[in-house]
Amino acid sequence: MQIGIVCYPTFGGSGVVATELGNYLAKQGHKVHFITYSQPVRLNILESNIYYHEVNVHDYPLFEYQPYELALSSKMVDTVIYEKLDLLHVHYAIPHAYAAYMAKQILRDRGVNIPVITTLHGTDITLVGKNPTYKPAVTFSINHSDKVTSVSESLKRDTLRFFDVKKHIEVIPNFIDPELYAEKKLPCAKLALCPEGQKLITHISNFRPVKRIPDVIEAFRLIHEKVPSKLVMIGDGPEKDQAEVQAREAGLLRDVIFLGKTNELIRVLCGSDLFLLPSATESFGLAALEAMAAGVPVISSNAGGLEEVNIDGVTGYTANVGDVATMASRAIALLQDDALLEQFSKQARKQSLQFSIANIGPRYVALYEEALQEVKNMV
Ligand code: GMT
Repeated sequence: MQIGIVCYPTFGGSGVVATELGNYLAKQGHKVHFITYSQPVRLNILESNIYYHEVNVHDYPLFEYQPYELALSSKMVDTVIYEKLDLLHVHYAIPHAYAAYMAKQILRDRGVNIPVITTLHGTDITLVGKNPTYKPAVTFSINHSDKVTSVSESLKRDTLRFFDVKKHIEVIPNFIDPELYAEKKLPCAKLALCPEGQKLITHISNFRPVKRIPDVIEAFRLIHEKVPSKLVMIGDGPEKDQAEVQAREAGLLRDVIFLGKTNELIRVLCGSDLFLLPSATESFGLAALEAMAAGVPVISSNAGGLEEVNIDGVTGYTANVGDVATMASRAIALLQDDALLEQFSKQARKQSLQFSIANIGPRYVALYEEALQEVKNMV
């Protein structure tokens, strides 16, 4: 198949999922065309079967807001026509599903019929999408996609609760490539980060308010009182500066290490003892799954789809949003019991294998085939 993938190319989970899916499809022999405004961070651009089409927004002084959706729809139309794409798979409803709907109409006008598959990722529904500013357009573009998927049961429920969606939503969970996290391949960063044998705790996110960054620092402060440990914070975003202040004021300047946007996730995860994700909402929690794939137990909130990933008392622990005391006491109990920590680590890795790309990837391919058949039957 010739597949067009539209996503946000940044460090966000939806872009990561879209890119890793594209990498997988390319390895299966499909031709995968990424249509984005810059190169996705995890894209293997030099691999065979991967193509990149940049969306350029023409900057004209009359516009206070540049019309990105227009540029994106036009780029989708061009790419479908000139690269002979079979389908478009758009990740994150806003504005990608909307732009894809327009592209589909323009293409239809030119006698080309292709299916649009929309994958809902989380904040496109739970935070941004349900805002009245966007709601009618989001509802419309979900209902007019040929296929709709969501990354968890929880997100599917939220979508049906917030929007008048008539379309069937298929849950296809996020995935990892377990091979990437296989121990033997990793030059682990543990020694560099914890030279005195401290426990290593990790948090990875885009540092937006929804991630409850102050809870991460406060939980670590409580853990650090009982267990010699370091906290590594990976990612960047609006809450980062304040997090640095909070860590400094708690006297943890040397024990909280901010690594920013790094591609060394796997090397850090392989040396981590625990992963913290206390989010206010989380449709899935891909970062938690990646930690589990590296054998790192997770202490998370029980928001959204997190409980579908992190099994309380098995792969880590979950607690109510904001219940930092419980999160910290669970973490301390685990970190002080090496045998239990080892057991949870094995269980986390085992649970992550359910979400292996080898299991999940074929579900997308089957959905594409179904959508193509339905479009053919319509003609
Ligand atoms: O908030 C983020 O983590 C980024 C956001 C995105 O769309 O890029 O992530 C959402 O999609 C991820 C991939 O499907 C999910 O794993 C995250 O749980 C989800 N984030 C939220 O729901 C807050």
